[in-house]
Amino acid sequence: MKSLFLTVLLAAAPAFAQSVTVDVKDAWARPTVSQQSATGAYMKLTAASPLKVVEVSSPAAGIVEIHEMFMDKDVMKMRAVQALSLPAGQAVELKPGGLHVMLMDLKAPVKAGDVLPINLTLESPDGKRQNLEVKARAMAMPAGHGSAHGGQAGHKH
Ligand SMILES: [Cu+2]
Repeated sequence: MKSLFLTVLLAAAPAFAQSVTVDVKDAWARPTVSQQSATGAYMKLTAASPLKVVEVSSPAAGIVEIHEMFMDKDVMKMRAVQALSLPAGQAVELKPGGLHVMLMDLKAPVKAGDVLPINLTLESPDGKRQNLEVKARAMAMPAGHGSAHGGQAGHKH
């Protein structure tokens, strides 16, 4: 009854497949200006269960890191974060002036409207890893500075 055994195994398989349980919102990246070979990407991440972002990569850039900003003698600096914790059910916001995905050694200039794929490697407390692809759309300034609602604000008949 080998074939029956196989059927049962296949039917049971989906229960073991790990799905990515991270909600990604408002992923965007800053377009580059001439001669600039690095840019930042931002997003809101909410994990259903505790996870850590342990690796980031992108086909659009040679080096990708998660950075945090910190003050050093009144000067704002940034440094790489080894692992970014995503507590269960709590939104972690990557935004200008704070945590961000740093894309360096860009393969091409980033223009408004471009979509940058960013791969996040997530690790759960038991050491299991899974991948999550985020698509960050390049735009000059999203929500908060009026441009996201600019279409309405500037709407006149
Ligand atoms: Cu940075």
